[in-house]
Amino acid sequence: MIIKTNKAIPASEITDPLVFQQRRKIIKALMASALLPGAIGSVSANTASPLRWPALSRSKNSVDKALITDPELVKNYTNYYEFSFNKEDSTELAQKLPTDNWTVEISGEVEKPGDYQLEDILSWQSLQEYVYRFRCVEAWSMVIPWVGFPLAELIKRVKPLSHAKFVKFTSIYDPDSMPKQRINAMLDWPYVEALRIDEAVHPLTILAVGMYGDALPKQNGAALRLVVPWKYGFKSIKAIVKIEFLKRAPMTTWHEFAPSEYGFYANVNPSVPHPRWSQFSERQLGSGFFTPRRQTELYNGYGEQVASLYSDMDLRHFF
Ligand SMILES: Nc1nc2c(c(=O)[nH]1)N[C@H]1C(S)=C(S)[C@@H](COP(=O)(O)O)O[C@H]1N2
Ligand SMILES: [Mo]
Repeated sequence: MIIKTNKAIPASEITDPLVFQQRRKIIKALMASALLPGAIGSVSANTASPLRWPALSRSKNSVDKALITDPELVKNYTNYYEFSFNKEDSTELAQKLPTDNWTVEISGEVEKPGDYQLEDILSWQSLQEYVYRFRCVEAWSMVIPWVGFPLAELIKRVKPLSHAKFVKFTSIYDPDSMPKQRINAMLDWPYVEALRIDEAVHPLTILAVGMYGDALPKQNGAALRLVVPWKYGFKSIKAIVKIEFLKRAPMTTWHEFAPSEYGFYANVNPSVPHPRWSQFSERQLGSGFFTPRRQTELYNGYGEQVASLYSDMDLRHFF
């Protein structure tokens, strides 16, 4: 694989035909909802890139923009086991996933259950850019400028009942487009993940609909994915079609597959090794051959914001 670091290209200049259709649809939804009154002007004013995302403000929790990983790497090196067990093939395979008219079912211990159109969910939100570190349990990392909104905003809107203690997320089940869902080897489908409710409403936790100023590529989890930057990447579930509010912790995909290797919490922690490898350091995607590995930080560097969620817990036991 060719690794290049190209920090000179602004996200707004990158046009990927694969995301063209979806991006146009999201912009249409945003304009229809009158959320971004400047959108029409800024879209038509730039003929060179007429469909780029309207200017977004950046979340104050963002890390330095100069650290952002080359988008070509992020789009072509993905973990998406419904499509492939390697990191290159989903780029193409995932394009078969239908992501139009995306609906999210909200259910369980909640005042306002129902099937919600993604367009409607977006019309309640103002989107922002969140430049977050992203650390996979396999000890590689990236820095990604997501476009999204706090999960807390959606949760407030649908009003969980007071005894809802966990939020469960389910990915799409679509064996017609997802070849690995047709074979029952290894993982149980659909992919599921969950958070404790206080983790879910934490301001760092977002739902993403885009990255690099564009719509989310299908291989990166379109139409809607979770991003929890202080946890290992497998918690950041892609292609969410269902969000459930529960009294008890549900079983989750990787935890069920190998409970001794993948915990429910999956908080990034350099001093709790994976049984088969160290988590002490990480390979930064896009860094040069001679660049040293980055020393992994507790909670992926977000400890100041999230450590209080776990103050009474033994992190070795609840890994
Ligand atoms: N539905 C689904 N969500 C998923 C995965 C997956 O295979 N299926 N892989 C997870 C893992 S292991 C990681 S590291 C991240 C990778 O996100 P990326 O491919 O956009 O970098 O997505 C997570 N979410
Ligand atoms: Mo991962």
